[in-house]
Amino acid sequence: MQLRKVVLAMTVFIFMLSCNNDDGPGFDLIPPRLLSEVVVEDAAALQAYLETHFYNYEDFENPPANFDFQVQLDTIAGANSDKRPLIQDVQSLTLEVSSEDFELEDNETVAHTLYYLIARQGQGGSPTSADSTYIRYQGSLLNGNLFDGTSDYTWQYLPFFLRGYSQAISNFRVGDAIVENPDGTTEITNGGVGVMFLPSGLAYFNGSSNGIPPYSPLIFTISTGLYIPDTDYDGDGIPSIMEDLNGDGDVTNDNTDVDRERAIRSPAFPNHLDPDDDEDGILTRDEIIIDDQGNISFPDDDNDGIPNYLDRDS
Ligand SMILES: [Ca+2]
Ligand SMILES: [Ca+2]
Ligand SMILES: [Ca+2]
Ligand SMILES: [Ca+2]
Repeated sequence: MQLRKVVLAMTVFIFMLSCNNDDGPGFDLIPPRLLSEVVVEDAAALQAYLETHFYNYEDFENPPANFDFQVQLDTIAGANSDKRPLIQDVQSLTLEVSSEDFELEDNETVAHTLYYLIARQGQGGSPTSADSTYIRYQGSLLNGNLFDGTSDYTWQYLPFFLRGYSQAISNFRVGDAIVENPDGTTEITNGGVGVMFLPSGLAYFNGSSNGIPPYSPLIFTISTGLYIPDTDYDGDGIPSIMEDLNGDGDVTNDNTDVDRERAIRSPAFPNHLDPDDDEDGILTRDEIIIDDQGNISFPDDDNDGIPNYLDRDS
């Protein structure tokens, strides 16, 4: 799966490709569509898909010998015409999406609903949307075309991936142990297994790459194996999820010192990737206190309500 930053770069690139300057120095731009328009189409497409498809729930209920515990999706038709539609099995999650998330200038904030289905709940802990997680996945379009996938588990720092994807995964639990097989290979036991269905506004929206046309709702079947609790990606002592200052579950849109970073022409690092969150030259790690039990406290020397690590004045 493409990283989010790559996606944005691709979006800009494709936007540039779509510019037509045959008429001289001017550009005929093909403007991106509105989130509020596409979300309605995506919701209808997802609804139709969930009503006309089923997953191999019978295998999960009564696992046959050597069952691989992978979700298989199929159409309700013919010999399968009496199967239970996915719409009866899914859970949903609604997130606000801003046009700024895709660097669009429409000033929209639009609610988007994603669906997920836990075919087997893992027996281990549950990652947050900002934890590194050991995942196996397959990505496909609603027409069944596979565009990406891994045959084995791979580590993913969830904030680098699609917002809908990382949010859905935070509802899954991981496995409970790693066991060694007689042949020396290792295996994760009792991991999570499921599938998610994302509207394009929680995926690539107008971006496209690698077999994914613009405005595509996406399906990911996933297995969740392990995760690193309290992942602290920038190593500043604060778990990434605690750097989600606006509490929307998305750590990519919290950047305390963005103005300062712009002023000094530094790349803008959101707090979860920034070891000095206020750009005052003192590392965040040196502006917080972590006790022997690992509890973090945030001193505020000038009592202005802004903790030192976010305050350039203290
Ligand atoms: Ca946030
Ligand atoms: Ca920053
Ligand atoms: Ca930080
Ligand atoms: Ca400070």
